Amino acid sequence: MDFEFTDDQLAIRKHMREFAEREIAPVAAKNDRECKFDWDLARSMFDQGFFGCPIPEKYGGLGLDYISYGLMTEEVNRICSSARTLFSAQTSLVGLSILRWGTEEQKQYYLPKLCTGEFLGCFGLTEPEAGSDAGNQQTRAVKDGGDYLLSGQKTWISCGSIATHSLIFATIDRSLEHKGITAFLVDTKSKGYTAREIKGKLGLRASDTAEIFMDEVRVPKENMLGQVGEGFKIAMSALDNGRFSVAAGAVGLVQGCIDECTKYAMQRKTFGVPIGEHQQIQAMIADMVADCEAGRLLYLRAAHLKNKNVRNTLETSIAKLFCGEAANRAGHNAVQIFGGYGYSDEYPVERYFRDAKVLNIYEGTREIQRLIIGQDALGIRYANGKPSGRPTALATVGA
Ligand code: COS
Repeated sequence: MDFEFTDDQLAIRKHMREFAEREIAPVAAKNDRECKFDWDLARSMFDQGFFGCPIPEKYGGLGLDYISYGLMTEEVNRICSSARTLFSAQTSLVGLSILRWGTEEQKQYYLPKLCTGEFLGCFGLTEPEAGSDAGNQQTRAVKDGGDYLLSGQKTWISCGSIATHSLIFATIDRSLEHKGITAFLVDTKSKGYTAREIKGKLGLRASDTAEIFMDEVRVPKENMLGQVGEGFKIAMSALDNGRFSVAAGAVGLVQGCIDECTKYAMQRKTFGVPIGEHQQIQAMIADMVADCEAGRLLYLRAAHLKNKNVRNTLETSIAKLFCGEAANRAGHNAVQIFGGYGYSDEYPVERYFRDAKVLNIYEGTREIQRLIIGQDALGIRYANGKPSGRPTALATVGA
């Protein structure tokens, strides 16, 4: 086990931190208040090439490893969860799915444009009747000559109303259950395709979230990702990447709370001393620090497995569950430390508190993560397709 980062990993983290503080921090609160997806900010992120972080250079990416990708994701979310959501949808859910499942032609066509932002992707899995039960897809794909006609509805789709391309999951035959689900890359300008932004969200207010409606949207069969019936596996493998970026992002949110709270606690005085000298404040900050360090190790372990191309559904789920919960604890306590000031948007902790909630809802609720982890522990269904080989307590002490 090596707990050191390489010089390259440290350099990319530093670069991302400086970018986030210089470009994202000055606009994050205003965008949130105005519920505005900030195209200028998105463009400057694209110009830096960040979205191609784990994509190989031959497809226009930076060709970096997953540890670098996690660290970059964390740094974006340390400042703004909405900006990180764009990063997750574009890179983890769409880009990496095309990299894994696409034909050479599809990779060459989509990936360079996704890296530069010429194409903006969204991940169309969730439906009004298929959230946690993702296999229950109602969107239909009907074969029509060499094309497919897609009809149905998606909801809660990040970047749904601004995307140029959607990765849509649809069933060719509902009686086949999850084995009928097939994935398509759909141009959002296609006839019959419309999207409507969802307004009034608790958090992620500077992120676009939408419903998508499809009425016989014609998709050439060349735009199918993977094979007929492979869609469910594609969706699940995409979520192995999406959940990873949510976990790394959640750690960033915890780190953001620590940074804000430690600064504030040494300035704000009560009873004649900075509040940081009170043990109850120290305890809340200590819990955040412990959560942050533990969560970081969990997502880095998943990153290590991804680098080795080893199945990591279980490790990613554990990271996603723990880090999402940690972010909620941190947001809650950060507002508490700021007291009345934490209750207004004068300081960022109020935004962190609201933005934390979605981390144990989207890309698999905390209940779904517990289901994956619990069933694996009980041997009911192995998350990685086989027993994890996790050492038992006795094995650990060499008994
Ligand atoms: N990678 C590759 N394949 C996977 C996989 C993964 N991570 N997870 C499951 N599969 C495969 C299984 O191996 C199985 O394959 P076979 O048909 O060859 O046996 C198939 O997919 C079906 O798996 P399973 O029976 O476990 O599917 P379930 O319908 O019971 O679903 C859960 C399992 C609940 C884990 C899944 O539906 C899920 O993750 N739901 C949450 C969805 C979600 O996160 N939604 C958020 C939307 S994006 S914001």
